[in-house]
Amino acid sequence: MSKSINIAITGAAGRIGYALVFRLANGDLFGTHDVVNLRLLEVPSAMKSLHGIQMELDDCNFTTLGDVVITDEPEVAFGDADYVFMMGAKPRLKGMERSDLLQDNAKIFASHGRTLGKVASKDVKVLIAGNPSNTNTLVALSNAVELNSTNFTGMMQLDVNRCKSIVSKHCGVPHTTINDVIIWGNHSSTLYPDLNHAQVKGFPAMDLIDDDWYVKDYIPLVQDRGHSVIEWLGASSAASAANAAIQQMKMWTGKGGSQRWESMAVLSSGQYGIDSDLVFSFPVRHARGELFIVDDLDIDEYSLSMIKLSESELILERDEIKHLL
Ligand code: NAX
Repeated sequence: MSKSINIAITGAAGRIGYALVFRLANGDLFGTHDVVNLRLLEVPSAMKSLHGIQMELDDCNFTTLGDVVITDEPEVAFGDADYVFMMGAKPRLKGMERSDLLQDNAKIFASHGRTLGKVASKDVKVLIAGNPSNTNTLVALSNAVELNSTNFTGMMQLDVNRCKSIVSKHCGVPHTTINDVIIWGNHSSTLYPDLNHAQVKGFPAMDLIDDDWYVKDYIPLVQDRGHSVIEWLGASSAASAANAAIQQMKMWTGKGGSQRWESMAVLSSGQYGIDSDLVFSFPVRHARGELFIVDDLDIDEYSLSMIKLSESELILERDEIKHLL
């Protein structure tokens, strides 16, 4: 029997939101059997655009789309939500300090977290991309006191995909032959894209990759990929971010991905010596409807120093918004 699934998207009239809603309506996450109801949340000033998006959704005549609600009230958007994509965040404006952005966005995620806890389904899966996404995830899950921390993940799949595409081009192999890459840490330029446990065509990736290229080219390429896209496109990644959001949710729901691990930002409980109560990107496996951190890998000294750099950045971010936790 087909199911009816409620999906809420915050910042739905934003660039990622626009790329995401049509793919969800088309069944790209749950297939063609189930029906999705979309709850699109925006700030009051963006409601006009959201109305236009609703008209476009109507004009697509998707067979997998149920009802569409557009709203500026989080209680309406999150009511009985089964899945939530949190893309809604303020952009960094000219002259704005990074810490001001951190504060402003953390307030949004604290408030959305509180509402989610009160009105969403208790099994809701909440994927957070609005930046700074790790710390926003920490804020949201800390304020959603009625939910478990395992209801929340921060998006890292775009970084995983960037890493695979760079290795694929460098080694001249299809990206589908690259497995078990790990993104550690923060979704920022301190992330560490670790290939020490990865395989390319079943062989250890590091046997095919020169150490010099790894340190001097590959790591900065992955860390700066978002900025490079902005330089060329004149705007930040949107289609690839929407695609990554669907892939991460698919893996989380067990409807895709593989038996191998992917990376997601989840609440640390001290794995690999990472401070607990940070939302940190770890390798995770999906089993029996749950995510498990892969917690038994050997980490070399260089990798550990890179991981610790990202941890330090997240601790600083957490210190700045600790009044909201
Ligand atoms: P846009 O600025 O195009 O869209 C953001 C939307 O959020 C706007 O329409 C705005 O009105 C809405 N919004 C703001 N406050 C809101 C609130 N309180 N409730 C509901 N909606 C609200 O940004 P876009 O390019 O769509 O990116 C969205 C977020 O994703 C940004 O924070 C961006 O930095 C972040 N990203 C995160 C990535 C990740 O991998 N974690 C990668 C892509 C992206 O850069």
